[in-house]
Amino acid sequence: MINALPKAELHLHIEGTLEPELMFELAARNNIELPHSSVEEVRQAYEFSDLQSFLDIYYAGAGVLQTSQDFYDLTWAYLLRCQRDNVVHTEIFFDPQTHTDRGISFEAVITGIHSALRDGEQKLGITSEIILCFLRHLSAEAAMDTLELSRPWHQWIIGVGLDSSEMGHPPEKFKAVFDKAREHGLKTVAHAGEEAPADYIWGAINSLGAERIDHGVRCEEDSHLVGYLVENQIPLTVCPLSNEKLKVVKRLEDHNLKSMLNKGLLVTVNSDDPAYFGGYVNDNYRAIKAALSLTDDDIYQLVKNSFHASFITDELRAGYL
Ligand code: ES4
Ligand code: ZN
Repeated sequence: MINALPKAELHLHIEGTLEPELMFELAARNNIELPHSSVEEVRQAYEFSDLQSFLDIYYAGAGVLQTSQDFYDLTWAYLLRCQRDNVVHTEIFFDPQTHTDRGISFEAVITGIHSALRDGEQKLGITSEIILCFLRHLSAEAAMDTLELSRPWHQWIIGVGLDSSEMGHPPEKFKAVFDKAREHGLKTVAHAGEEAPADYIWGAINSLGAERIDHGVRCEEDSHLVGYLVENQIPLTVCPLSNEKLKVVKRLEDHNLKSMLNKGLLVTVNSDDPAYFGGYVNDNYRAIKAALSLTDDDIYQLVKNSFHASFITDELRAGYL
């Protein structure tokens, strides 16, 4: 049933779709030494204690991505997985600073990703958008420089987001850059309330004008916030397997997705960094359905929510609902 339903994915870091097999292929192509000798050994290293322990490994893995072709191959492989999972629309994040800080040009990154997405639309019928994420562990000035650097490609970018280490890097730090992004006509989303408390979700809404909250699972700690999110139908892009692997929840059975759904929150299911967390979007639906005994109606609601929460045109949305 889950497989057969056309769905949208709204929380997906393209760098997080780098499977160990492709990592080895790109390392060989680019003459890069990897710290592991086999695909199995890489997978065994994917044991995380929290968000930071994951990010350290994730940024290291991205080092094999060098050329525009590498970014094309990465994105194309993800689109083939979308086809299998019946993902008909995807809004993907990329982290330009992870690459420009290693001397890779913004142009190489964006042209590789964009070309694959264009082919995905033409050959696979999958529609897509690109969201540029700022790394919140870096400075607000670095984010502003990145926004400036991105200007020649704004016709390919629908919005900006905020990711990386959450604790100690509250949304308010990026108010000026998000204000500027909105002046440029970009939409805004932000990771908030993954590891940090509900205050960070208020910050994302009030300081950054976030139209969608990525994760947001800690919103239930503030009943006033829950009321606000329900009333304004602000979407939460939840990633169950990510939350389990990064120990945001102890066990998937403890996840609050069902509770959030029951409160009328606009919850969606997404895969975040599927190559690192052990599953693409359908794996996330299946795992959370089993863990929380979700009904078929719950699954329909989640899939419908994925289109309601997406940035597609009302005309396209009407076709999917
Ligand atoms: C991320 Cl799970 C998660 N949280 C914050 N930043 C990220 N970047 C990639 N995955
Ligand atoms: Zn994320």
